[in-house]
Amino acid sequence: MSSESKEARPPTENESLKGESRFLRGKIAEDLADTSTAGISEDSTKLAKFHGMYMQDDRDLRMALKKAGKEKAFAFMVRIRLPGGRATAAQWLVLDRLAEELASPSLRITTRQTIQFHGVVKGNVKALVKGLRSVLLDSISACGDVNRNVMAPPNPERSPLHQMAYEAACEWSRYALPKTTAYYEIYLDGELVDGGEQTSEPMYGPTYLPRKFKVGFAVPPSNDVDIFSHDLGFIVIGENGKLAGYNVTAGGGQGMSHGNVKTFPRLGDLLGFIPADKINEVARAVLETQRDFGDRTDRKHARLKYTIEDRGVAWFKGEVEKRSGVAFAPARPFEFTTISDPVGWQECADGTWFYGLHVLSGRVKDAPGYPIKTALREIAGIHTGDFRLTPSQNFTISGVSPGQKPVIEAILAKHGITDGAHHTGLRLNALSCVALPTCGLALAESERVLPEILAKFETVLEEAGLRDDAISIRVTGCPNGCARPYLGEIALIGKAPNKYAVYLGANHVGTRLNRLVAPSLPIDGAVALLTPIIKRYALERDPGEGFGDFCDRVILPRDATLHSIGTAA
Ligand code: SRM
Ligand code: SF4
Repeated sequence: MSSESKEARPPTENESLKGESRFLRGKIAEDLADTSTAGISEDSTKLAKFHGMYMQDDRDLRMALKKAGKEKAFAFMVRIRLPGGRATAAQWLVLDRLAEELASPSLRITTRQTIQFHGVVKGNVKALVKGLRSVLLDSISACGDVNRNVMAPPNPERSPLHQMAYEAACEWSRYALPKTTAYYEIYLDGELVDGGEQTSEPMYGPTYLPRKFKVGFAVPPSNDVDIFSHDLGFIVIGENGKLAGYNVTAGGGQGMSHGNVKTFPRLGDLLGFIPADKINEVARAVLETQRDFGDRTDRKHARLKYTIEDRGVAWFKGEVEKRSGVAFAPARPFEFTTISDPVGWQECADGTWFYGLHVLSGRVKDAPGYPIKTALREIAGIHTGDFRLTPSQNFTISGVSPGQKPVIEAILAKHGITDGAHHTGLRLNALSCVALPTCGLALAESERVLPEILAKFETVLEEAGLRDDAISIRVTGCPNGCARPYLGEIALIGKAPNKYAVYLGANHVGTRLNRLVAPSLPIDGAVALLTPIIKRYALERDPGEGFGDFCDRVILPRDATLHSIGTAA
């Protein structure tokens, strides 16, 4: 799209709403106080996102309520800000209690290393925020057109470099917080507000960003944060165990719309290397370039990836250098070898241990015979280290002393909780987004159907002798890409009830996007399509070749009409 055509169109309604909102206040406070409805207005819904809240309704109940002439079953999703996915045991206990008392009882680990509460009714929103505040947590900027939860590798003790990446992530997260005090006024009855309403937003400006802005830090050889999916990424470059600086990536993103070729997933470009002390300058320059040049006339074209795609990487790099005063040096060599989370006990460089716990779809709940939430609550009661949430929706009990290790082991054993190491490689590398019943954008089931999808594929994999092969599968209820599906070796992307677009051919380390092979198949159709491919992979793969690489090499030749593979099945 040319900049001329963009300038010819007016800014979207969201832009005037932001600009007139008095720095994200709008009428949220009045709407929350209105007891005549369980919901809030459309404008307040849009603004509340900046405070980490989404008004949703239970889609399972929609039809029945409509028939009965009743209001939708409104409730809020509240997403907390947790850079690097790290929470103390005391914080976990409060999250657990708030879910029990003020929301749906389960806690949902997200693909950006934080926690979402669902089912928070309007009257409980402020109490929930106050509860978070009591342990120094908040939901500021967890959603909205701002810098989102910053990701960092979840296992800092593995090396000093991990700790540095975590600290840099926290520092940028703090630096990029909006200056408005709206959150404190609306949800905390003015707490901490000194001198009245904040009337400027030096970095963001009054209309904030054109769209969400996501930042992550990766420590090779693990690409657990999927660094090329972020608007802005920092890859730690260590030399002789010391931090030399960062390679910077920009312009990654996953979301697209089915059938709209102007929207697409994109890998971030590698801009070059910067010294370690220049992160905030460079990140601010990237953010402000996007603030000034991002497309505010079309929200489907407003992410940084489109700004870079339209204007070119060279232009973008020059703009960032000019604004930051930092010149990019050539990118330094690095290699990613995995995206997977470790499971079970792992010894750290500092003599402590961490325990990687597989959590299917990140759903922390007490299931019959598997009371994971109760077990974690008990562990939090005695744990002196902390907890880490991973970008693959898993849970890590970190900083465990050798003395406490058997105590934690005993609690896990008492509740029958296992690390998941016995699971298939596919299950251990499966991600799914929330989708139904809470997500208003879901076109198909995702989290709720993942167990069925896994069970079907596992049968095929077992028969092919591939039980333990680490193959990544990512399922979403729509093409927005919340489980980063376009980086899955296998991806099922919801199109309609029990209809999924099937993608294959990403590699296992998150550096190559997959490709569409079948535009719309039911789950059984996807399994039927993949069964012969999986069997061929077992027989014909090169030594050490991953499933995605095999599909890319053998099944998806560059010049093939990709859809024909799906149509033929
Ligand atoms: Fe997402 C919108 C859930 C990570 C791309 N995402 C939504 C909403 C809020 C639906 C809505 O707008 O009404 C979903 C709420 C569902 C619910 O009921 O809870 C939702 N997204 C999630 C989470 C919870 C998925 C999960 O199962 O873990 C993840 C929360 C992350 C966090 O803690 O901040 C989540 N979303 C992602 C990711 C992955 C990532 O960031 O690493 C992506 C793809 C990366 C990217 O942004 O390009 C992603 N979500 C989207 C999009 C498409 C954005 C785009 O510009 O293309 C939407 C729709 C939108 O913004 O209009 C969306
Ligand atoms: Fe909802 Fe789509 Fe995101 Fe899944 S991918 S949570 S269905 S917006």
